[in-house]
Amino acid sequence: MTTRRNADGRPPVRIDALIIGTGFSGIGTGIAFEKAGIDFLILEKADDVGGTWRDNTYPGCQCDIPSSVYQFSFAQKKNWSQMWAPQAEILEYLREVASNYKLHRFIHFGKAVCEAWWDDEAMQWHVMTIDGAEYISKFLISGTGALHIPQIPEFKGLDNFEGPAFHSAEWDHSVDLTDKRVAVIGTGASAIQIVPSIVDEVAKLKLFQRTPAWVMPWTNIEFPKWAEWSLSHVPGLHGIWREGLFWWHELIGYGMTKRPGILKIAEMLGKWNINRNIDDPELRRKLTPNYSVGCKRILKDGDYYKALGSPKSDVITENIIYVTEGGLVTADGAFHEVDVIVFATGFHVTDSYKYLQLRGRYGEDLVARADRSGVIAHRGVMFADVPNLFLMMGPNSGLGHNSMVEIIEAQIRYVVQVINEVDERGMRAIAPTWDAQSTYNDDLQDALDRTVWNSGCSSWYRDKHGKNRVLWKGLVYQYRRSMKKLDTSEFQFLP
Ligand code: N01
Repeated sequence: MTTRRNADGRPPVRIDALIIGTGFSGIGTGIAFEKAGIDFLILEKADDVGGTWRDNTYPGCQCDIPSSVYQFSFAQKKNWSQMWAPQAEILEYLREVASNYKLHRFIHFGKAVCEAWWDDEAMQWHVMTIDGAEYISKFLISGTGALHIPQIPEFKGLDNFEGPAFHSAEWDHSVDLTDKRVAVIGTGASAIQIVPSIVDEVAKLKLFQRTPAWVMPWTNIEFPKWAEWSLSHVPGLHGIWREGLFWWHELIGYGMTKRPGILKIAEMLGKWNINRNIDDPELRRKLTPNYSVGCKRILKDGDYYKALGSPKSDVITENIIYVTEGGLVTADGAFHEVDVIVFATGFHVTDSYKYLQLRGRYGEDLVARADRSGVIAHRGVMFADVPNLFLMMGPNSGLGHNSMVEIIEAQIRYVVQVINEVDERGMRAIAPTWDAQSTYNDDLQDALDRTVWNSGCSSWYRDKHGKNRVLWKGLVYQYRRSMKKLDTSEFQFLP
């Protein structure tokens, strides 16, 4: 393959570092690169910044981690309207950060990346977008995360369905749900926010549940004026509040990774939450999980059970077998007539990297590498023998208990160190060694075996080989510490 001209005849754009995406990762990395004097551009597929917080606009969408910790440490908003902010406010925050740091001059909007290949001779990445543009960069940073490709089950007959059918991350706001019979498929973090938000307007809500979730009692908190004022004005108070929230979530992580006994309290709370909201013993039974709490993401109850207890709602636990023009047929032969289908069925996670064709050294097909042996990274961001490529929020750097923004910031600091090291040594490229990557991952998988996430439930944390390739093995402060200083012995440098 060779360099080509852009579709409009212009030569390729050349830059030192190319970032993909403008979610928390892309924006944070861009700001850090500017501070570090690294020459960069950002490619964004849409016409606005915001990543997942721009794309997910389903009713009830909000963050289930308190906003004071779910934000950049260097751009702290102290006056969130609620303790757990709604999607629109988080999106506004990201837009503001991008604008305050004047990031737009570095962003090329409407550029969806589809292919990237490493040029062994010139030691640089060639990156193509679907509109035919080419960018050439020394370093390539994917900031797309793992929750960006909607997963829609391939039900037989789905194309025959005559009503609207859409995924939670691609909510069709032109569809009026008033007095409609609506099927919601899935019971993950998205579904439990959607269900209570639409139950009042629909005529009938049919929730198709494959596995019940552990759902904790929860109420969002609107800060009273005095609290909002104090957090914004009393010196140091917001910092203490943030630290407190951070360590509270770390405690939950401690239970998940080291002391499953702590999670018994959550199990009791979850059962109590079902019992206090649901009167029907059969429905209680359906909604009670039979796996350890924490094995799948623990969810927060914003009136989810209350909505399911409504006479308008049905919880269907039989598997969906096929779809007809007017509804869904389940394994027991029942036909469920509906007007709209909402897929709250999650994302392609352990294969999320497939959004682009990726070829590394000597033309190695990196998607095939990941397909063969699972997506395995060094320290969650880099890949053995793949020069100058960084995947933010990459394999085994996800969290089930605390703010991902903390992880992203640790990764950004790491990436800046790596790039500076290459430049200071007068080298052209860097890649982790196979030895370093294997040692790191052996230890990681060993630790994961002892966590609640590997306690037997089926979840999207595990890939088709049964390995957890999503979550970090421990607490956030441990990841932060492990990423603080670059260990150059783990890398090979290419002149
Ligand atoms: O997706 P999920 P999500 N037939 O994968 C079911 C983040 N998030 O969009 O459990 C029937 O968790 C599937 O069933 P099962 C957060 O990280 C964050 O809800 O596999 N059902 C499951 O119930 C979260 O974890 C916020 O048996 C099918 C559901 O669909 C992640 O996004 C808010 C099915 C999918 O649940 C994903 O959450 C929202 C089928 N064929 C999301 N296939 C925050 O607040 C799948 N399912 C930050």
